[in-house]
Amino acid sequence: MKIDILTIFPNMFTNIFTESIISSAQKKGIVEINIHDFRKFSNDPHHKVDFPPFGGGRGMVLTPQPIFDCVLSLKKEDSYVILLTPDGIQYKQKMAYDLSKKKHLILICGHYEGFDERIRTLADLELSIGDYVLTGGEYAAMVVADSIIRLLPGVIKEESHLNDSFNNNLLDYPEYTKPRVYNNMEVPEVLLSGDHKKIAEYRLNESIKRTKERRPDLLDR
Ligand code: 6GU
Repeated sequence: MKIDILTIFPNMFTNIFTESIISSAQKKGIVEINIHDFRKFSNDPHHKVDFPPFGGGRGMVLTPQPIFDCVLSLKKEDSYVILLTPDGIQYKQKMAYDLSKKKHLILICGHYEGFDERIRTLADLELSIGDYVLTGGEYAAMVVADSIIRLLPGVIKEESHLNDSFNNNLLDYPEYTKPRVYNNMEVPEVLLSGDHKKIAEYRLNESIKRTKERRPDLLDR
């Protein structure tokens, strides 16, 4: 997979994809991530990317030209363009699975108070990562990219994400490791029994119990 990220703050991404799992996914050639400073595409003599809104009001609005030219320089037949914006549809694990099947993603980070409405026409999908406001789409792009890359074959063991929270609309079951007793807290007996059927039953029950307690909305779906 190839992921192109459009931003006016490329430095925000300097270290984010160079650690741990995402770094090794790139080294293995499973994903190629490119950060593009769309300011470089600005035709303005001062490389401006934003102007005050028509009709007045506070703040600055991203202008279409640099983003259009940057996207069009990258876009191919199999590209899928995503705009990160708080008024997009809310991102969910199911979408991470669907997007992990794409060959080429182009992520556009919105910024400042807003962007020119015509920029939306570039997007195949507009995504928000939740009901809170971030200073920019960069954080959302990082979240979306990370959640997709970890699902690509060969990045982590497949068993590891079959049991992820939110699969089958269930939260993850509780896990324990050594030692068997820590500060008087004991590991549940069944996990030490070696009975795989019982362990699977216990885990499913715990998943359901935890989901009922913490996220009953997931069970309603
Ligand atoms: Cl995609 N952008 C911004 N600025 N804020 C957000 C968001 C995106 N998703 C949730 N909050």
